[in-house]
Amino acid sequence: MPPSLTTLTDEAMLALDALTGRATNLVNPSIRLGVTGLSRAGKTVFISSLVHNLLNGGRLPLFEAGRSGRVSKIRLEPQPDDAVPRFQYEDHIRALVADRIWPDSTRAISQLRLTLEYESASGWGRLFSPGKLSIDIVDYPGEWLLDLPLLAQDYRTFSEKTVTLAGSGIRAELARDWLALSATVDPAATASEATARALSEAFTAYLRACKSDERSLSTLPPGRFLMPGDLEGSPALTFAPLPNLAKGSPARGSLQAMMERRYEAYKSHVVRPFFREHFARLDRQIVLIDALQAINRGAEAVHDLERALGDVLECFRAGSNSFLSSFVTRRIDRIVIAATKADHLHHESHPRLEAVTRRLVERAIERIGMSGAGIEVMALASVRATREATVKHGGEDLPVIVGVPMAGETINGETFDGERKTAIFPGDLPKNPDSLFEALESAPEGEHLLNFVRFRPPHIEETGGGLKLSVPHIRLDRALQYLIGDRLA
Ligand SMILES: Nc1nc2c(ncn2[C@@H]2O[C@H](COP(=O)(O)OP(=O)(O)OP(=O)(O)O)[C@@H](O)[C@H]2O)c(=O)[nH]1
Ligand SMILES: [Mg+2]
Repeated sequence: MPPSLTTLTDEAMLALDALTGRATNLVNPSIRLGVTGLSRAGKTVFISSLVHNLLNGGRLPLFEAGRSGRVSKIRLEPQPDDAVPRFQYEDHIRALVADRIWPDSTRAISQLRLTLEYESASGWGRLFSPGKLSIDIVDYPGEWLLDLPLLAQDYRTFSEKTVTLAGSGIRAELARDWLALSATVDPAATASEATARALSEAFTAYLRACKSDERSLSTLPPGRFLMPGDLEGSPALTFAPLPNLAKGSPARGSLQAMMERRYEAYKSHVVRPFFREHFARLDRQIVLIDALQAINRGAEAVHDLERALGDVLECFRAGSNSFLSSFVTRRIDRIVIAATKADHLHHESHPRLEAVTRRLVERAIERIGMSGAGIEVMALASVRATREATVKHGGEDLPVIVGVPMAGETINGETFDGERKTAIFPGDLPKNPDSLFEALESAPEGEHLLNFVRFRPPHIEETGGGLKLSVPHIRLDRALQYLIGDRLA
């Protein structure tokens, strides 16, 4: 039986939190919006653009309360959790809009509270509704998400899973040094700090190689090995999975016993608090998925993305025997699954991107018991960095996208300088999502299904009065309406 996801104290604290939460919710209604996604999925950009569009009267026609003029005021407010740093909204927006650069990878957790004052749509509602809704949004490094599946794994399971995966496909080559080193140590030998450190360093180097841009693999736990946050150099991170563990519990004082203890400490001091304080308290959730990057890297990257998403979504499973997991899914009643960076494709291809993304999470969604109701899949771009155009080619109209590729990006041997605008034919995704893997696997060595480059953030026009317009996007309003629209009815 897998160890329970939580301890009694966690449960007690959550129950208490729910009670006090319910009480304060009557006075000041709030929604905790989880912006979930693996590393580089687009969480920080999504939050920045969403808030910017709300604060600056962005084009959000599908956000009903906004369009009909029922939202009177939107402002940032001090967040409720004093121990969590504030999301650096102003810095991110300045970088995006003024400098036209993307934010750095997120290194720590942060939070932002946005408060909307609105008028209820119904006369009855107007009588009773306080007309105020706060949205609390949390940003965190995507790597940490991969820790959640560890809560249900003991050290032996974690070791077996990790070692088996490391021996498969392109990972085998990347894992060679770490596995060779592991083969020279005896888990039953007396514990040694130097051995533990050497193993954890070799293991981290392997994870880093998997994450590199050329590989773009996704299943890389434990998350703090790649993004340690405030745990840099801490003994909680000085462990690694071990191959060939003998049956039964390890002898006291052995290397295996030391690794096991540190793994369990990592779970209880790092992962469990993150789960308890963040994930267990969400009301609504948007899961951002960068399917395009994986597709661009080939079949193995896509399989790996599918596996990572499945492992993570599994943590939100309903009806499992763990108190915490049933508690969590009872509260989250709506999830948006969004393929991000859709501005890399012409809008004619968006339905195909949606279909591929749905296919990637389909099995996981069935397993968590949320298939059908409560889940919306869409393709979006938090920041639209391209425009669309058509190019005549051999008597045919080709749909293209136009943008400024980032400095150093290349297509067909051409390297871009970060200033010049270029039209790109992004290529086609298969009509039938089931044939994606076939198409990826049959692509000739070194060739991609799509032409994919990173674009710089767009130049944002000023209006006559010198006012900057809000950040352009694709379907941000549809996501917003699905996530909070009912709470503003
Ligand atoms: N063209 C385009 N690129 C995007 C968009 N959103 C994100 N990106 C790209 O994706 C990168 C990652 O976005 P982030 O928002 O920093 O990703 P994250 O999920 O916060 O990543 P971590 O902090 O590492 O977990 C950015 O640097 C951009 O290059 C989008 O809407 N359009
Ligand atoms: Mg981020």
